[in-house]
Amino acid sequence: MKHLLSTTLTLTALASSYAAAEKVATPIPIGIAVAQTSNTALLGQEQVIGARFAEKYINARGGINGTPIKLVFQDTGGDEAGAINAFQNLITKDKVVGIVGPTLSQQAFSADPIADRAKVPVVGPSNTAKGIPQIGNFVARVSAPVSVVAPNAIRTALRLDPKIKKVAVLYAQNDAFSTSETGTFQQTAKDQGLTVSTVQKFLTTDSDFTTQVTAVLNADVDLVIVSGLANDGGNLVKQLRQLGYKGSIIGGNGLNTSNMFPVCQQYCDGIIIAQAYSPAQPSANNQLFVKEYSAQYKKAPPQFAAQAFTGVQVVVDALKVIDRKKKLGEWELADLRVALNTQILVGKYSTPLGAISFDKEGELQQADFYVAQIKMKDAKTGSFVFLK
Ligand code: 1QQ
Repeated sequence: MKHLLSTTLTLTALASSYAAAEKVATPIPIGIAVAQTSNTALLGQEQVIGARFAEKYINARGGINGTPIKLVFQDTGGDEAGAINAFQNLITKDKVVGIVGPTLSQQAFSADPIADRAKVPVVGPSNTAKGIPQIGNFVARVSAPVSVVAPNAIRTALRLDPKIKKVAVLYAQNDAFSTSETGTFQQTAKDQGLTVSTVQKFLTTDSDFTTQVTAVLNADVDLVIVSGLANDGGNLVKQLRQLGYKGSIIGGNGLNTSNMFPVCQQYCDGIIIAQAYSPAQPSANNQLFVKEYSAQYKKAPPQFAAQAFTGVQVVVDALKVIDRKKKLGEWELADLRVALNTQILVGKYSTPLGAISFDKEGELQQADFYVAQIKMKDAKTGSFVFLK
């Protein structure tokens, strides 16, 4: 019995020392957990493109001081369970050094705590709700919060039409980003002296918005502000126009993709959307990014692609600093993850978003923001035109 017990103890000790001695793999694995399926893939698809482009771009320039990176993709789908599953796979099976993801704030509030408890750094590429960096020490984001981005859309709408007085606000009540963004929109509207005549709720799973549109038309407003995701938001805008709404429309970040064009078609025309990225951002790093991206995809990079690229770049730039002090191959994975998180938070980065850094909670510090307006050529093709 005594013998058996000591054997068990030895084996346990061996197992834990084995786990502790786990080294980081080469190429260096970085996790990408975004939506590749479900309606959320309308947003996630551009993130996949941006991340893949970053992998190629970075490895063509020597990776991490000569060591290549390898992105490991895990599809989150559009819900919390999918994001949790993707994070768990990346952490325990794929043994990534850090994670760029998930797509939605709604998913981040469920999945990020898992990475935080496992001491795996997370860089949110598109999580803009209030409270994301505060999820934990291991959570940062390269997506500026709604409080910083969204007010720009209202200011621009008022510049385009100074006669706007009455506003209708609509939001998806089952989505954390949408509820956060509508709070900012409603406050900004009031601060700008506008009257919020009606506030309407919907679900991201809705497809019939007759009730909400009827309320908007009855309120006789000059501006409609929509906080939802791409499919629901696109259908809502389409039905607003089909039922006769003629005024201005602001869409939030969930409508910020040309993948919405097949949903609202020619009715997408004129939607005003604030941007955390512009291809015209003048830094040398952005201009090179835009040149190579445009050469490959025959169009300028959209915001979600640029932010996903930036997320990967931040992880890589931080790893370069660490590697110069002690080669990545000599690190134990668990220690490297902790060191990576520390370095991410103290680093300064020259990215497509311009010069960025983080505060000690992981909140993004970014200088430049923009507003664009959708211009449709016909029911299928359109573009985001940046406004001055
Ligand atoms: C969030 C968002 C989404 C609309 C980005 C895809 O901003 O969930 O925070």
